[in-house]
Amino acid sequence: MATLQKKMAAMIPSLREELKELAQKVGDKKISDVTVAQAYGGMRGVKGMICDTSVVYPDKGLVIRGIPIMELRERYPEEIFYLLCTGELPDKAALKALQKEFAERSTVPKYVWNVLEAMPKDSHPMAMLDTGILVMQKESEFKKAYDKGMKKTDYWQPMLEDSLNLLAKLPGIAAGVYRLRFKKGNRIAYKKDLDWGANYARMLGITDKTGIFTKLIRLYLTLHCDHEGGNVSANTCHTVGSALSDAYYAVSAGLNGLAGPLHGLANQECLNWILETMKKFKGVPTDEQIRNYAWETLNSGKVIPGYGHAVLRVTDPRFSAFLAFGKEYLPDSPVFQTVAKVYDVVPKVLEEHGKAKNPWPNVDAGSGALLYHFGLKEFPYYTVLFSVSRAMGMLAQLVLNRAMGTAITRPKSVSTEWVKQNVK
Ligand code: HAX
Repeated sequence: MATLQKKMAAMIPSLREELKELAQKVGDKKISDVTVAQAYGGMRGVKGMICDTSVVYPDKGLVIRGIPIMELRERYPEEIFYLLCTGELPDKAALKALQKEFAERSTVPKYVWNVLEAMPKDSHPMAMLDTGILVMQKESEFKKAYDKGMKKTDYWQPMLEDSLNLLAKLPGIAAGVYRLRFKKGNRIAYKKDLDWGANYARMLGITDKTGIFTKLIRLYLTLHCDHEGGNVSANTCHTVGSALSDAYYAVSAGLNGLAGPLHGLANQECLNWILETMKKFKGVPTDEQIRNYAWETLNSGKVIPGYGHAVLRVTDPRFSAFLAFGKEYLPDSPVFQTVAKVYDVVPKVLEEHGKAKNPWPNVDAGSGALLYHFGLKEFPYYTVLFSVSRAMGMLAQLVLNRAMGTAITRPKSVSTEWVKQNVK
């Protein structure tokens, strides 16, 4: 099988042809209606954009290019990036070539560290990560080629270059943020003969004699890679990218959205909630104690982090994958035991509460507990891990959208006055 670049070059012309035919055949057909409630309600359920990298089914969760995420959980995250971009998993040679690309492009420019070191010591790790990405914008191959002048049909190529450069450097930047922000000592260099995920685990500097932490990081990177095109981070990245902003602008914008407590930050909030429960009840709480604490949270007007979803209506398979990992490798961890118990109790509480359309856990409900067990206890950092993974999906979507010549995003807004006048 060909390298990622060659594979994409071979598939793009036929994809364009397919799209052209589809637009001619069904371009004027309707795929969605929008109610007033949806216009005020975050456009939930409105079909208004295309994303070919993944689909989230309400009743079975994330499917990447036709493959359910549970079937991919043993794969290297690099394989998933190749899959997201091309629709096929790489063979051994293509995987090796991609890992080599990442190793060769992994050096983080010195000025990134100068900027991050100048930030306030109490900056949020997400603000540091996003700054680290944005400050590298001047490296953009897309920007350079665009300024020189290039054909529209070639846009995807420097976009893929930017994507590979950014992905290669992300574990180094993210691990550097961890070591700097939490005073863990010197940065650790990328080891060129190790895979991308193992490098991230190693550069964090967490002791890992058994290799299980490395497995967890690879799993973490695989599970969080993509979740359709309409979620806050993907949608923001897409919108910014649709103005032909380069990958550095678009991905940092998307990740700023991931930093919100209703989105990627939920994993830090979720572990916080689990630890508060344990602190309050001095250890692994009983079912009754969890039930009471869940009600206390709801009655104080807060959400239970890690539960509910805008699209899913079942237990998130990514949560199930983490649960299976925890059961296999750390069944005796009190934090993990609490997560498992919360899963037995909270859905029933949310059902009784009667508000959340989905009472089941999402990906963020369990991941933090596993990281905590291995000594990665700085939970404001967890969304950074999420970001390194989610960058794969955002970048694959950006490259494909450049290849397909997707138009600049510009939906029509209406005013409340317009609704009053026109909707009877
Ligand atoms: N606890 C308490 N109330 C909840 C709830 C939860 N976990 N989930 C939803 N609700 C409430 C909503 O706040 C909303 O209340 P109001 O009508 O008073 O506004 C009501 O139930 C209906 O909401 P919904 O339609 O079921 O959910 P939304 O599509 O509006 O929102 C959210 C989806 C994920 C934002 C929501 O379920 C939530 O806030 N969950 C907790 C935070 C969380 O886990 N976020 C991570 C989601 C996964 C993700 O994106 N990770 O990056």
